[in-house]
Amino acid sequence: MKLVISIVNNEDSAVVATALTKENFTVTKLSTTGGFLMVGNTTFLIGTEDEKVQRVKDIIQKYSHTRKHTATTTNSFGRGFDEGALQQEVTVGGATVFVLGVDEMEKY
Ligand code: 2BA
Repeated sequence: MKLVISIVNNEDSAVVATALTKENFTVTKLSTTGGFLMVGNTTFLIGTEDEKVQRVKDIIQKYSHTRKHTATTTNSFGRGFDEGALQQEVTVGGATVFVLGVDEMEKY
């Protein structure tokens, strides 16, 4: 068994969750914040059998889109108010996916 942890843009999270649950995956959706941009994103926890991990990744990839984001970043902290110091454009996503081995899963 595996635990898929995936960080997805908030704007894609509803469609990703819908697509996963439609295919009978069980999903936990967490409201999270990226440490660099300090803006909200969504982290999914999906426990599933090893042979279904590829399908989970395919669904996440299909519905997660890349976006440009201009924001104040933690990189700018301590740099004062020089022109350009507070804003930075970065490409965010589609999704970041981690796959972890699971020793045990129990439901009581
Ligand atoms: P953030 O940490 O807010 O990062 C947003 C985007 O800013 C990243 O997009 C990347 O393009 C850029 N970025 C992040 N850290 C940077 C740095 N130290 N220097 C320069 N640019 C940087 P993504 O890579 O698509 O990541 C989107 C979100 O996924 C991240 O939001 C974070 O919440 C999560 N994430 C990505 N990689 C991760 C990792 N290795 N571990 C934990 N969370 C991760």
